[in-house]
Amino acid sequence: MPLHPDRLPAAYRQMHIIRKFEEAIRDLYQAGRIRGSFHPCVGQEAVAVGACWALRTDDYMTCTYRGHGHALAKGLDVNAAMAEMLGKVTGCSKGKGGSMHFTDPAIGLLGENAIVAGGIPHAAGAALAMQMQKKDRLALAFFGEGAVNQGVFHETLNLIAVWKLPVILVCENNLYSEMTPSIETTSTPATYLRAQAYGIRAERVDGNDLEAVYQAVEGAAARARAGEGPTYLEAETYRLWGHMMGDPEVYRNKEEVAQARQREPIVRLGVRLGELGYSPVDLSRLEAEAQAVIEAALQFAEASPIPSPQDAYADLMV
Ligand SMILES: Cc1ncc(C[n+]2csc(CCOP(=O)(O)OP(=O)(O)O)c2C)c(N)n1
Repeated sequence: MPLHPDRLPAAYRQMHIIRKFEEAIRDLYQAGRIRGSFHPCVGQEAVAVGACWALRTDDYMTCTYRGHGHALAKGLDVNAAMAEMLGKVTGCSKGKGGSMHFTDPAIGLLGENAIVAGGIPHAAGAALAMQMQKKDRLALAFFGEGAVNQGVFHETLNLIAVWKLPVILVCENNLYSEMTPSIETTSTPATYLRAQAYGIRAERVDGNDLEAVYQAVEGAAARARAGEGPTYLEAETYRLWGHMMGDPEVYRNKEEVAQARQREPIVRLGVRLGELGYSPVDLSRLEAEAQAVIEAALQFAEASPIPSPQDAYADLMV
């Protein structure tokens, strides 16, 4: 079933929240306020929102270090996300995880993962648990196309196909694995063909088209809940910013990025909303609402304390 057009303004607002979250993090990073690394998802917001809005809150999800958008779209509290970035105790991982370790069991977020392909078997494990407990919950794993050359990708695809697990695999193909064009490292750049080889239903979807992503994941979720097993979706998209802060971006040219900006998902949804009768003023209002959410989150995070040294080892599995 398609996403109801009445929900498109809220989706537009949600995509702006993700974009503005990344912009705020960039500013904090450049001001020396954030330690560690930061991998922005600017340009890939339609995959996050389209996919997560087709899930239930109690469905499981795993994602990568480029996962802020996924986490926010799944329902992570923006204040808790911002506080986590600033290492504050009110953060979703109590300020001890940072950019690459957003986690929130209440919304099924099993965790971002800095290990390429690391979240794929975790999602399969959660799906296996749901199948064994005869629950109709599923697990979705986001990953980049760089993950498809990892051994664990192949081992997991084999098992989820054999066991017909309720898993949705969403490969965000943004053409680059870190700073390497993926066509230089991957024998079959159309990664969904690899999933088909394992007998998994697999297709390509325009990852910059929010409604197309939603519809594809909605269908996959219905099949998974009906016991029909996994689906693999290759969402074609583009990372508009560098791989991480400080990326010199010498591996791609400015014309390519400029062309990709013409296809970027937020502008595209804005055009669609215009066709549906929403005015530029309506769109500006939604964007301003998103900005207010981010500013409130910044204030919340700034006002929160850092974790106490006595809690350094709390919540760890030893
Ligand atoms: C197992 C493993 N090997 C290498 C790395 C270093 N590394 C970090 S990001 C990355 C590229 C991943 O590319 P892709 O999966 O396409 O995701 P994208 O960064 O484009 O979102 C690599 C190789 C890692 N994190 N984990």
